Amino acid sequence: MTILVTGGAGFIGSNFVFHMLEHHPSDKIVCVDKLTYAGNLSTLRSVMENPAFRFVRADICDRTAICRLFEEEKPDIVVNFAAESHVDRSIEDPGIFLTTNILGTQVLMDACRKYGITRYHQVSTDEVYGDLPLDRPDLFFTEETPIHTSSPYSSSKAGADLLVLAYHRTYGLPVTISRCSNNYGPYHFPEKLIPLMIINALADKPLPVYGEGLNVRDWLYVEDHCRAIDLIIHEGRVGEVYNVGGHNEMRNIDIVKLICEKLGKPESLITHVADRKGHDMRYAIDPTKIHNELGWLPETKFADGIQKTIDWYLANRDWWEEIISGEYQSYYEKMYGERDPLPVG
Ligand code: NAD
Ligand code: TDX
Repeated sequence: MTILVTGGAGFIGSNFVFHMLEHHPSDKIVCVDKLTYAGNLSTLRSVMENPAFRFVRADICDRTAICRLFEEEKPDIVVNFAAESHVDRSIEDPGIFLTTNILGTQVLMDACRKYGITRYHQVSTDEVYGDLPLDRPDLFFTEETPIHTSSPYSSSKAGADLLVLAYHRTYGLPVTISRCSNNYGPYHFPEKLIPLMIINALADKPLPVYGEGLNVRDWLYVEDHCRAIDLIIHEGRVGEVYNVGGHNEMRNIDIVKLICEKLGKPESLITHVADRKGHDMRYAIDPTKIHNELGWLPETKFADGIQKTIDWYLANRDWWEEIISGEYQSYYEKMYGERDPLPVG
């Protein structure tokens, strides 16, 4: 079987490539990635020489390149990770989010229709459901929760989801969608909360917590997400959406304090800064459907996963030092340089 993985030079896509090569050694994995600021070929170094793996640099919006690739590889399954993924960047500049996340999805599905596939899988997010109030811990996102987005990023992901379901209903394309909560683990791009705090703390730099830091995210170790997608593409029901999450809700401020503690750094590094516009308060996934239908459960407890993640960033300085030495510097200056510190208390 040939599996086309888009966005495989990014955080979750690369972890999925490693997962598939390890667990399905007779399959061929073809990775297509544009190598935007978030894609790193160095991430895939260990598999580049693997005969079961091929890397192709292309934009999923480039219809000609994508059709050529389908003609060459005739993939059986397509798993679409490729996306602009950072909420803060979408607030600054929404356009590329609509292009890549929606139109790129359309191009991939058109190629699937033209050349024929057994499954198109869309990697979506819990952010399509909007947020939950902090004072209702009894509420969770189920697959029936209405789409209700907050940011240009989540709107673009929701738009793509609707298009995927429309291609199923209208053209009978065999699709599945997974909506996962916040992932963490190796190769997480330094702009995101957990790696940013680890990297800043190691350099004794301020730890910029948006607002009071009371926002809650439901954290899942990336390998657990990869296992869920593996199960869905092989055993999931066509036309269905599966929520993926591990009932591991944490407040941002508690995550940052935990990182300080683990690295032996003082909490005085924590700096409360101006809040994200439209900041979602709480995400919390109800994973009952994927558990009941496919037997999926998260395997990595947060205490172990965060330790493994910190250890990985300590052991792989080369990977992130190269990233933060480049254009990331001007991104950081733009996003955080003008963000006013908030009074503590
Ligand atoms: P990421 O930003 O780390 O990686 C995205 C990858 O896509 C990069 O390698 C980038 O080069 C590539 N890419 C971007 N635009 C492209 C284009 N036009 N053509 C080809 N490749 C392109 O993102 P991530 O965190 O790994 O997220 C992967 C997917 O999972 C996204 O679809 C995201 O919405 C979804 N998701 C992420 C999380 C999370 O916590 N990170 C949670 C749920 C869902
Ligand atoms: O510097 C920061 N300070 C801060 O307080 C950053 C980068 C983030 N935060 C807060 C904002 C969020 O409440 O931390 C929380 C997590 O932020 P991100 O890491 O940017 O993730 P989030 O916005 O929750 O979105 C993530 O999960 C869902 C991924 O980036 C998305 O791609 C995914 O769909």
